[in-house]
Amino acid sequence: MANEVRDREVLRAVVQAQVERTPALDVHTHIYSSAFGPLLLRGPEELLTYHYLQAETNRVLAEHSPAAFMALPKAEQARLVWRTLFVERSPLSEAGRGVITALHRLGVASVRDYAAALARFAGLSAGEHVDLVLRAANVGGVVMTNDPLNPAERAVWEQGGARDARFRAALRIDPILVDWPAAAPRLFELGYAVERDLPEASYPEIARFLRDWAARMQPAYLAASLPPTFAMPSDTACGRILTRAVLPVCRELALPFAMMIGVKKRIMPELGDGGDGVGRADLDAVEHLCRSYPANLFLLTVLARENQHQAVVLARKFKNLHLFGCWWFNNNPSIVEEITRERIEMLGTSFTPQHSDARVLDQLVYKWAHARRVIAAVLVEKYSLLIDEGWYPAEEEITRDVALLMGGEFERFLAQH
Ligand code: HDL
Ligand code: ZN
Repeated sequence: MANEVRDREVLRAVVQAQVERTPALDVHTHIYSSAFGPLLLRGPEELLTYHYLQAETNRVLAEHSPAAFMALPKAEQARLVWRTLFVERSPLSEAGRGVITALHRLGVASVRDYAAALARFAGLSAGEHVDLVLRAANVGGVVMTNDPLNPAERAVWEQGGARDARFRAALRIDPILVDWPAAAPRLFELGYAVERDLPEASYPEIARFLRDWAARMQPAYLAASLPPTFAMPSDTACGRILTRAVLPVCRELALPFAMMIGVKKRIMPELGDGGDGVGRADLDAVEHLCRSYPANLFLLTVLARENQHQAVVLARKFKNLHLFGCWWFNNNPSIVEEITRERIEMLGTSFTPQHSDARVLDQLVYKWAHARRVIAAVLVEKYSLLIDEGWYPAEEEITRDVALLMGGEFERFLAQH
């Protein structure tokens, strides 16, 4: 083939350049377009008060209890995080190093100077900041996490604000599946004739809620984070709502259902979002769903490292299952490398290696810079092994493969319906 790559140094350069220059589709984030106003978190104070860094600071903080630390005003809390993790200690953790990567790549002259970091972003409008970060991160589009039961967010959707095509929605339905007794009255208040004890008539009303919000949001997928105890088949409220309302609506609207499995909510409640833990899940539930609902498309990311290998085996068996990202506690280079390697070894390019899970706009820069480094390294290794055996990748083949991994395969999977 033309442009065959035979030399390992050339291979490394071609792969690294291609991974860097290929825009990423970020299939799961918690950031918002500027139309959502204060819901879009951005800038150094938000970077420093990320719940990962709150938890890491809490571990070594002498002068405050967890509750007192978490109750501090944001600016004061951010300064304490900076002092604790960036001055008294070195930012060697992934979340700490991520702040430095983001500040450096976003143009802060001295990444040791917090005041300079604050000054760099002062006066930047949300729209300017979004453009700056998407360009610096080379992210072409993101999928948000959208909760119609969040009053602040619902108001923006109901006002019908301008849509930013770079920000696609995801209809997030955790409360409906994992806390129906609390969700039922909230749906009822919104005009859906549902009841806590789930009589037959409630399922069409839950379906109507999902259809109404899917029509408004035009989501890429429906999603829920699920506990390690998630089990299917199941006659629980979760099992019944999933099979009798959620999956039928997903089939009807040709939308995948994204399962994010393994979170143990609030094992350390004082830390808020930083207080969630991880538990090994029973992925037989995923096997049951993929086999029993072949007309549904499923997206999956799992939180326990111990679940990753079985998830890859399941993806190899079921073409209606697509794995995405190295989620949360897995989003550390040592584990991203392990997971990406085992996915390529069993799935080739039919998966999505990473999502950022960014909660703060600027995090896109570091989460993608750090991920691209690992993805490129694993690809170089795998192509090199082919070169050893006389199979020489063409540059256009490397371009094609990288485009698949950076979002192309995800789009192909979604278009299957
Ligand atoms: O449920 C989720 O989508 C998780 O990603 C949580 O938001 C979690 O708090 C998180 O931000 N992980 O990175
Ligand atoms: Zn998330």
